[in-house]
Amino acid sequence: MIENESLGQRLAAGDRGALARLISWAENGDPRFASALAPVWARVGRAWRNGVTGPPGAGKSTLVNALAGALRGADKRVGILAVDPTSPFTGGALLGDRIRMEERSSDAGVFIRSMASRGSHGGLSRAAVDACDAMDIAGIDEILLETVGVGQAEFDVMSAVDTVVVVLCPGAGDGVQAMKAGILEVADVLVVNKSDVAGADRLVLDLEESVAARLGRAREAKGGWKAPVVAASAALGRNIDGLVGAIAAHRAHLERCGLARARRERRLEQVRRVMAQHLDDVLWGAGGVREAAERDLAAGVPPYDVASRLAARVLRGATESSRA
Ligand SMILES: Nc1nc2c(ncn2[C@@H]2O[C@H](COP(=O)(O)OP(=O)(O)OP(=O)(O)O)[C@@H](O)[C@H]2O)c(=O)[nH]1
Ligand SMILES: [Mg+2]
Repeated sequence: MIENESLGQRLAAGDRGALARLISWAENGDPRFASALAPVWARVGRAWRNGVTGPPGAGKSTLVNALAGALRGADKRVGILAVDPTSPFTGGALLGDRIRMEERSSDAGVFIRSMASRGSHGGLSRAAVDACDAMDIAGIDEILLETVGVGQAEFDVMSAVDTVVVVLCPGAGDGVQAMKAGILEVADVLVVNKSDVAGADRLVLDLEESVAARLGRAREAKGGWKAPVVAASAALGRNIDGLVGAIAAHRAHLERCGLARARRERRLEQVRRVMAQHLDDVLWGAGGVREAAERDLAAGVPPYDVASRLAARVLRGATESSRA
């Protein structure tokens, strides 16, 4: 415990080793994570959390790399977290990318880490939120969280950041059409990457039309914010400033209205998730629950009845023992 406290202090002082260890604990769902952060929790909330998501190969890592460069130029401390990367974080095949990334990783103002999600329910977003909290407390100004794909788990992660950047690129075709509704739902900023490739202009127009078409609903959900569509080329470093500007505009919008509330809601959601996990442990950790359930099921009791009976029994026991 004492050791954990000093780890928290080291984290708050910006110690990269402490940060790396804490992110490993977050990744593994290690209970020491919570006790290490508790003494320095008051420091959380200063980092801006950017999520970068989109289909495989859209250029997310290349873009994150370019964004990190621009943010470093503005003297921001940057934390990059790639969740479940499908390809090495170097941005794939381009040697130039790899060299740039390595330059960046020797820069003390950039912390880079990839993280594998646990298979368990809610594991991906829990671990990602914890890692962001650790980076935040370590004094990182801008977090860039990359997730690949556009499924439910990625959307859950994206619901835990301040600004969601969705990266698309020309040529993804039908795939993009199929998931467009979901994309427009979560995106605060849309990037059409690979603007050097044919079809980019058309994709920009298409997305702009779609944003406009469903503006009523989306606007209400996002407090009047209209997601801009930014054409950029991460590989060529084109219009990265435009993207930085779009993110800054979204941040200014949130800071004017809704940021505190959105963050409060997210913390509540986190508490709820952790409580549900605790309850699950209590219910299934209670002696004999599994056996009793098996017995009842074998006796032909319908599953819903088995569940409510056993839950009532375990929770009654838990309240009684907490009173004693
Ligand atoms: N032409 C062009 N190619 C690009 C651009 N940005 C990235 N790429 C290339 O697209 C490929 C995928 O880039 P990544 O950055 O790895 O894409 P990603 O979305 O992170 O990929 P995953 O993490 O595997 O989903 C690489 O070969 C990049 O060099 C761009 O602006 N223009
Ligand atoms: Mg990537």
